[in-house]
Amino acid sequence: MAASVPSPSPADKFTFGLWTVGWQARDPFGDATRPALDPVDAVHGLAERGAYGVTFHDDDLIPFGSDEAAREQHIARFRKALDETGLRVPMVTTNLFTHPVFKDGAFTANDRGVRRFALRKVMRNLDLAAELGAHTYVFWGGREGAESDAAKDVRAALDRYREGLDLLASYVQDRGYDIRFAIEPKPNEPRGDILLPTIGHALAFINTLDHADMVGLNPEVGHEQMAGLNFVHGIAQALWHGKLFHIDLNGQRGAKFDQDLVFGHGDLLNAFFLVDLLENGAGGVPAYEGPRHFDYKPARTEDFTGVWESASANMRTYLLLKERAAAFRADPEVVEALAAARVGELAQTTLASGESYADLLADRSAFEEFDVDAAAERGAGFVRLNQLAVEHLLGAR
Ligand code: GLT
Ligand code: MN
Ligand code: MN
Repeated sequence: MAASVPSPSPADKFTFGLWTVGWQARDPFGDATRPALDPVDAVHGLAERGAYGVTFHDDDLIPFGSDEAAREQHIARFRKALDETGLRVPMVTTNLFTHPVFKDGAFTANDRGVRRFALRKVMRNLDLAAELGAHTYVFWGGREGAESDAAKDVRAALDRYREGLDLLASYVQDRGYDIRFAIEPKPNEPRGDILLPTIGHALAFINTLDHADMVGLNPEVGHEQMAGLNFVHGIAQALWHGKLFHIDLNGQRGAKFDQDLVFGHGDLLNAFFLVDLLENGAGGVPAYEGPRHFDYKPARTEDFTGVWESASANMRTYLLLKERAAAFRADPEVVEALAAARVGELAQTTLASGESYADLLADRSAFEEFDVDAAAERGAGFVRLNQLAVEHLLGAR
């Protein structure tokens, strides 16, 4: 390992889903290229490489259909691995997408029986999440959607989505679990169109929930980028609403299928500004304190050596970007360029405190005497600022 690359440690709060390093690389066109990875081995492998925690879907740990005895055994083995390594379980989620029963969705399936089954599946796994000390429960509704506009009454589907989350939130509160919900938006894949496709759609939906305060977001880099959106802007707005409960870090190259690349292996400059926002976004201190969760898929071309190299690559890239972002912020030339670009000026309110619209109307310097031409002609200096970021990112400064 190059001496200049920082090593991850649990203090960095890096977490991984069991389904990431455990992905067997089955895709719509090809079979698995790797054998199954025992969750116990995943826990040990992640701990050895400096991760803080591991996350899972119910079915990643306990194969669908396991009887009670088998279920207990799977949980016991996993718990033992957690105890041996000190790895934490900050987040848990439900698989409501693999089994064919969920082919038309879970909470929003047209078939009411499927909806009731889905709620029971989540409730059972919420009990396990609480037992393992998780504080976040993710809802990725990959199958909540449609391929045909005739087949889904979207307004009724949103009613049922809300009914499901309201019921589950009451369950968590009644049981006294210290768990918050995080909705993960995605525009499409596996459904042709998925409900709650972006951060913005999900934020508006959350506002309608009975327990809106305990529901936030788990945005994923690639999912917003699949919709052609700027992930940094999305995260900034989620933070602005106080709704960044969790985050899925990975890489994506533009608007195409969900690639789940290693973090930074897609839009690296956007990843740089993302890490800068997370780590320095609250006036030089972190704007987000939760786990830095990697939701990526080790490429189908790789064997287990490549799987573990890619797991480490996520963490190394994050730490390198964190270093580069700190250097960017500390550079006097950047400080001066930020001031020249008036970036800080945007934090000043447009009207002075106590000033009214009547005062604004009376202020001739705001309108009648405002030098429109001078303001229009003035260069903003944004490109210089961006280039300084690029040079820091490239290690040239
Ligand atoms: C699935 C999906 C991810 C979600 C996981 C949580 S499952 O792998 O592609 O984006 O975060 O359900
Ligand atoms: Mn994804
Ligand atoms: Mn994800």
